[in-house]
Amino acid sequence: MTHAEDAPGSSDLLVVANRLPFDLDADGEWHRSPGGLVTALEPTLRARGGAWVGWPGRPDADPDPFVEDGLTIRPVPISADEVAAYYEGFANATLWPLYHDVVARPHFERSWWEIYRRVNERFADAAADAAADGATVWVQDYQLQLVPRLLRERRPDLRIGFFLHIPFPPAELFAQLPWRRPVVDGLLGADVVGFQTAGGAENFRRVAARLTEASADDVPITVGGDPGHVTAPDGRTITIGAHPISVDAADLEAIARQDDTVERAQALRHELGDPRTVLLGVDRLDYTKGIDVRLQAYAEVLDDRRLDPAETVLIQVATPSRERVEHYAETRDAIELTVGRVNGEYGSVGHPVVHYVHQSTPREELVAFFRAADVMLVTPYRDGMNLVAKEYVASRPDGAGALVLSEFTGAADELGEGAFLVNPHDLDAVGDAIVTAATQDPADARRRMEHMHAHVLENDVERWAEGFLAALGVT
Ligand code: ADQ
Repeated sequence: MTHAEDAPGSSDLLVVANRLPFDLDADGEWHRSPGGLVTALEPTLRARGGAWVGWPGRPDADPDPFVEDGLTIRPVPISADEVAAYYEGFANATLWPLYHDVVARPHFERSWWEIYRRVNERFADAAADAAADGATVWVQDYQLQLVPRLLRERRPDLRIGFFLHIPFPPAELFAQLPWRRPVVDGLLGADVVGFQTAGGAENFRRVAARLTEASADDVPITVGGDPGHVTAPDGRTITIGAHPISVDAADLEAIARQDDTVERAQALRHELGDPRTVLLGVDRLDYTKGIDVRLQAYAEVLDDRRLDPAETVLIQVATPSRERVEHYAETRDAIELTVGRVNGEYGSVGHPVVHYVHQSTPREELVAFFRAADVMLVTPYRDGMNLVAKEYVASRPDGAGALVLSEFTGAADELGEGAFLVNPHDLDAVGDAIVTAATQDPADARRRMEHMHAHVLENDVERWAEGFLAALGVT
C-alpha cells in the first residue's frame, strides 16, 4: 500500500460511487467489501491504474487515500449529520420511494436537499482532483445524480458516464420532486446516461425534454440496439442507453457445481425434514421487495391446501438494511408479525412452514440455498434489476428449479420466457404462480431453467461493464 498523494490527478479511469470497495472499521483498518460492481470493475481499473472515489462507510472518518495493487482509493469523508440527511434522508427516504413508484410516501425535506447537494459537491471535488487530463469518469447511482454536472463544471476535459442502478420513474411521478430540474440538469452533465431497462431510459429522455430546454430524439431505445439522444442547449449530445446489470455468473456456477455445495444443499433439505417442496426468498429487508406479498400468497396456498403444509417449507433470508430509516423498521416488524402468524396457523411443533433468517449470509451458503430451492420467489413491487433472480438462475447448472418473478423487475425483461411472471399486487396470481411452479412438469421446468441459465451465463456482469464503458468510448 502506498500513499496516493504521490500521484495527484493521474488516474485515467475513475469510478465514483457512494461506497468504496473497502470498508473502514472502528480501529482504522480497511476490509474489502466484495460486490458485483467491484468484481466487474476492479480488473479494468487496476489494469489502467484507475481510481475509486467513495465514502469509507464510517461517519466522520477522514482517512488518507492509498494505492493498492494499482488501484487508487480516494475516500470522501461524510459527517454523521450528513449521513442522516444525504444518505438516510434524501437518498433513502426521498429518492428511493419516489423512484420505486411511490410504494411508500417520499419525504420532501428542504434541509436534506441542501446537504445532498453539498455532499455531491464534495464527491465532484474529489473526482476532479484525482482525474488525469482527458480521463473517463463513471459515476454510479441515485446518491450522486448531481455529480456529472458538478464535475463537468470543474473539469470540462473529462468524459463522464452515469449509471442508475434503480428504476427511473415515469415523468408523472418524477414531477413530484421539488428539485426535479436540478436533478435532471445534474444527470445531463454526463456524456452517457445508462439505465437498467429500456423503459427507464425512455422515461428519463421524456423527462429531460419536458423539464429542460434540451431536445430529444424518439428512436425506440433497446438493449444492445440503438440508444436515444438528448441535445442540450449548449449543443452537447447526451447518449441515453439501456444496460441491464448482471452477476458474476461463471463464479456462481462454479460454486454451485462444487461437491461441498451440493452436499450442503442436500443437508439443508434434510435439516428441513426432507419436504417435497422448498420455496426460497432472499432479499435485503426492504419494503419494495414484496416480502409481505409472497408470505401472504404462500399462506393462502397452504390455507386452501393447494400445497400441503406438512410437505412444504419457505425459507426467507432477509439481510438487515437501512434500519435507521423509518419505513424499514416498520417493514421489519410487519414481516416478522406475518411470519409468526403463518407459522402459528400452518406449522406444527418442530415443523415451521416458514424459516426466517434476518442475517447476511456468506456467498457459498447462499448458493447452497439456491441449489436446495425448488422455487425461488422474487416478488418486488418495483426493482431496478434484481440480482437475486439472476444469481439463482446462474446457480442452477443442473437445470432444476423454478423462478417466480415480478413483472416489475428489470430482470423480467430478460428472464420473462423462462420465469413465471407475476403482478405482485395480484395475490391470486402470485398464489397460482407458486403452485404452478411447484408442480410443473419436470421436462418443462428444465427447458425453462436452461433457457434462463444460458442467458445469464452469456450476459454476465463483465459484459455489462464492457458494454457501458464501450458506450463511453473506453475499449
Ligand atoms: P438491491 O436493492 O440491493 O440492489 P439486488 O439486485 O437483489 O437488490 O441485490 C442484492 C444483493 O444482496 C444480491 O447480490 C444478493 O445476493 C445480496 N443479498 C441479499 N440478501 C442477502 C443475504 N441475506 N445475505 C447475503 N447477501 C444477500 C440495487 C437495485 C437493484 C439492482 C442492484 C444492482 O435495487 O435493482 O439489481 O442494485 O444494480
